[in-house]
Amino acid sequence: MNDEILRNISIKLESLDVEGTIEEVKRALDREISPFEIVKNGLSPGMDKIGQKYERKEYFLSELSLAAHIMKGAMEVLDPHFTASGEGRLGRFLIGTVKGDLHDIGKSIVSMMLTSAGFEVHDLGIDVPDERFLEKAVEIKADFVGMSSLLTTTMPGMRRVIELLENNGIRERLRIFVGGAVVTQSFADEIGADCYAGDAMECVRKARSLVMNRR
Ligand code: B1M
Repeated sequence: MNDEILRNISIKLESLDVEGTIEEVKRALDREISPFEIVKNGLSPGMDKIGQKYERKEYFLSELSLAAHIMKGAMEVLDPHFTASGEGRLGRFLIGTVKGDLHDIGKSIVSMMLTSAGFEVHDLGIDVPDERFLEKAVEIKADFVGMSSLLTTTMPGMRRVIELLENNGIRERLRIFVGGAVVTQSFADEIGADCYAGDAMECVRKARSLVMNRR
C-alpha cells in the first residue's frame, strides 16, 4: 500500500498534476509515511523522470518550471513534518546555490533535512555571490559551508568560494560540503572540499559523523 502511494506521487508529479501530487503527498502523511521517504521514494523519482523527459525533448522549460512549482507546494506540505530536533546543537550550517545558478529544489531538501537532524541552518537561497558566503560564514561563525550547483557552468563558483574562504583565513575552521546533480566526488576532491554528498541523506549522515568524531 505504501509503495503504491509513493509510486502515485512519482506518477502524478511526472504528469505535472498539481493537485494530484499534493493530494498523494497528504495521503502518504496520513498513512504515516515519513517525509524522508516521501522525498526519497516519491518526489525524487518523479523529478528524475521529468529530467529524462526534458533530455528527450518531451518536456521543455515551461514544464520544468511547473514541476518546480509543484515540488515547492509539496515541500510546503512536508515542511512542518520535518520536525526540528536539538535546536541547532550539532552546529551552524550555511548553505546556498552558487552564483549564476537558480536551481533550489535539491538544496532546499538538504536544508530541511539538516534542520530536522539538529543543525542550525542558514539558507542563502539561489544565485549567491561568492562574497556572500564569506560574509555570512563570518557573521554566524559557521561550522559548515554547503554549496549546491546543478549546472556545469556554475560549478567553478564552488572553487572560487573555497579560495575566498582560504584567502580570508577562515577555511581551516570550516567543513565544506558540495553537492548537486553535476557535482562528483572527484570534482569535490579537485577543489579541496571536505565532503561530497550525492543526496540529502548522505549530506546529513556525513555532517553528523564529522560532529560526532569531533566530540
Ligand atoms: Co534545469 N537543468 N536548467 N531547470 N533542471 C538541469 C540541472 C539539467 C541537468 C537538465 C538537462 O539538460 N538534462 C541541465 C544542466 C546540464 C548541465 O549543466 N550539465 C539544466 C539546464 C541546462 C538548465 C538551463 C540552462 C536551461 C535553459 O535555460 N536553457 C536553466 C538554467 C537556469 C539557471 O540556473 N541559471 C535551467 C532552468 C531550470 C528551471 C528553472 C526551469 C528548473 C529549476 C527550478 C528550481 O529549482 N526552482 C530546472 C529543473 C527543475 C531541472 C531538473 C529537471 C531537475 C532539477 C531538480 O530539481 N532535481 C534538472 C535535470 C535533472 O537533474 N535530472 C535540470 C530534483 C532535486 C531533488 O535533485 O537538485 O540533484 P538535485 O538535489 C539532490 C542532490 O543532488 C543533492 O541532494 C538533493 C536531494 O537529494 N544535493 C546536495 C543538491 N545540492 C546539494 C548540496 C549538498 C549536498 C547534496 O551539500 C551542500
